Amino acid sequence: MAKKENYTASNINVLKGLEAVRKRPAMYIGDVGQRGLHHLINEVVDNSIDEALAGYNDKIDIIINEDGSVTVEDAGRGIPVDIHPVEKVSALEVVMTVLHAGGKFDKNSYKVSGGLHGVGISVVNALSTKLIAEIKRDGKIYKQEYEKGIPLYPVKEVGKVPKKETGTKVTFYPDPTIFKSTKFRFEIVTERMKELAFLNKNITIKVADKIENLEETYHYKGGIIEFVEYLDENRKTLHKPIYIEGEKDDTPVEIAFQYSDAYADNICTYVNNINTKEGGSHLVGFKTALTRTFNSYASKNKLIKETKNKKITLTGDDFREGLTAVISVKVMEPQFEGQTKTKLGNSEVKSIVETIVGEKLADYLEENPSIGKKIIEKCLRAAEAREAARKARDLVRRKNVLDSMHLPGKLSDCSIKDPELCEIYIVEGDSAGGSAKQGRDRRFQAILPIKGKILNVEKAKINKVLENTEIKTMVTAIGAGIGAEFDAEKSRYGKVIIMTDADVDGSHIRTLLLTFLYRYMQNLITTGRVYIAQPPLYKIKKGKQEFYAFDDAERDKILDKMRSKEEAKGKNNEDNIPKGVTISRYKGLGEMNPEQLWETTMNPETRTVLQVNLESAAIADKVFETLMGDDVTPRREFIEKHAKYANLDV
Ligand code: 0RA
Repeated sequence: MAKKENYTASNINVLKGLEAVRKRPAMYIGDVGQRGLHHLINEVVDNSIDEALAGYNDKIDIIINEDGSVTVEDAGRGIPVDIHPVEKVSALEVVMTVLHAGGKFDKNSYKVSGGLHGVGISVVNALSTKLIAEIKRDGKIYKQEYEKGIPLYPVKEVGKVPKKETGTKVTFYPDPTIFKSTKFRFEIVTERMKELAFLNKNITIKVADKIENLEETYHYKGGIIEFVEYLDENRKTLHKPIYIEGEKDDTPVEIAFQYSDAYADNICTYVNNINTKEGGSHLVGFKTALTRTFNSYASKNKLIKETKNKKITLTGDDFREGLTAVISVKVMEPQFEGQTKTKLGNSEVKSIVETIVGEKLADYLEENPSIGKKIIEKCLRAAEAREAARKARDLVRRKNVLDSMHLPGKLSDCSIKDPELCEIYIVEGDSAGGSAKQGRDRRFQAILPIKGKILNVEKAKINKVLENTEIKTMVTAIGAGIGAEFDAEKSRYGKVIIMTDADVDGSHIRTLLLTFLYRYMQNLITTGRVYIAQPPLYKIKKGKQEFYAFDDAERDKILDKMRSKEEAKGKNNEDNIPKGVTISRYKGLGEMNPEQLWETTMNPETRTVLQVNLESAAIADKVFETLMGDDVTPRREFIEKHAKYANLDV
């Protein structure tokens, strides 16, 4: 009887705790929307992951049941069911009903749960209309059920199992009076489960949605190596991921990284499976070791060529260009800091990671000299680009030659001064420039003719770029600076339209111009101010009617239409080309008279201009590779895929 009294007594505190959770759920799970709802699953799964970290669990099943409930089942030790010495009720009941009780049981372990948002499984219980816990432990199956967190009966034995079969099964029904919606989404659940499977290579996680009939199983033998490969899936990589593993002072460290031809870096860091988005000491340790180890490897193997007047030094930024990395450390008592509490504060972790990476990476490079060389070469290119950018900046600062005080003589400017209304056509060749100048609407259209093939800035040194007449002309006309000093908001024109011939030479010139704009006026592109004019390739004439076609396919479509019209009129047409039709192919913009050029390519009412939009700097390289190529087909495919055709002006 004493037992029962205690049970009731402890219940009063428990009730207070559960009530607090139900009163202010957002305080415990962030929000009561979709995120908060899915957080319930993560909360339970985190406990199963802890069992895996402790070495007792290799399997988690998550099922979205037909009745809308969720079941999480693992093969861990099973939540203890013996009577808790303080609370005088079963440990299971304590874990399920007392806030933050989960971690009280075993101290010396790495934990996901309780780490960050870890509020304990009792919060899931409090926010569920019903929860069923079934435990396999010591050859028996135990069960307890709850409503809004309150036990319906003390833990009871409901069956037997082989002794070595252990685990925890939790089924819960989220409370619809608390959550905006209680519908779980498969994609949201799988995102975190996939990440967890990458981070824990021995685990198998299955997610099944019995409502939508969806199922996925995640198991990655390669762990974070496969994670890195997955992140770099669409990138051109330099080598297979480099894997580093070690442990110091009870702190296991696991890192996989790989270089690709991308510009940005992508370093994902985790502490006890928690994504530390703000980084912290583990990240600092990794960066320090990476820079130091690669630098000493490079100088030891004389991979940095020294020329007479310049010595390249590689900085941390150079070693991170195109780097994709996953860093996963396990820390006994992690301290989370920062704005969103996702920054690892434990200072000792810095030197642990630094030491492990320093040693293991040096070993790796000794054993894989060809990969080492490749990486150093890549970093040298990054350093050169950085140095060139700095010089360009200095030069522009020193000589103020590129100001727009003295507009180039070749520029036929427009009369309206509001930049947003104005556009500049950069036109290839003087004769096309002449037609454009005559055909334009001079109120808002400016024309800048440039001579032939401009300098390829990819291959030219920065000082040559700034000395180049055509480039200087463009910089002055646009009037917004160059390089790091460039400010798209200062552009004298809202649209910069590149107009070149519709042939191979023309596309080459266009690419050179785009490359220049990308490297030295990048914001002009990212703010959507750069366009490509689309002059027609063919003129199809029938009597007084004129049609323009922008490519072969369009030409054939027009001819097909003409043919079927004739057939409809009863004329049997065996010819390829319908009678009385002439097709002329424009060899260049210069062949078009001003009126034609206006109508087909420049009149905002009738033209099609292509907006150049680079989604990210990372894909930009690929863009230029494609556009630089001589092959027309991938170029067209690329344009169709990436650029949006639009009558942007109408
Ligand atoms: C408390 C103590 C121990 C394990 C657990 C809780 C535990 C909780 C959950 C929640 C879902 N699955 C779980 N698996 C285990 C340690 C048990 C021991 O020492 O035997």
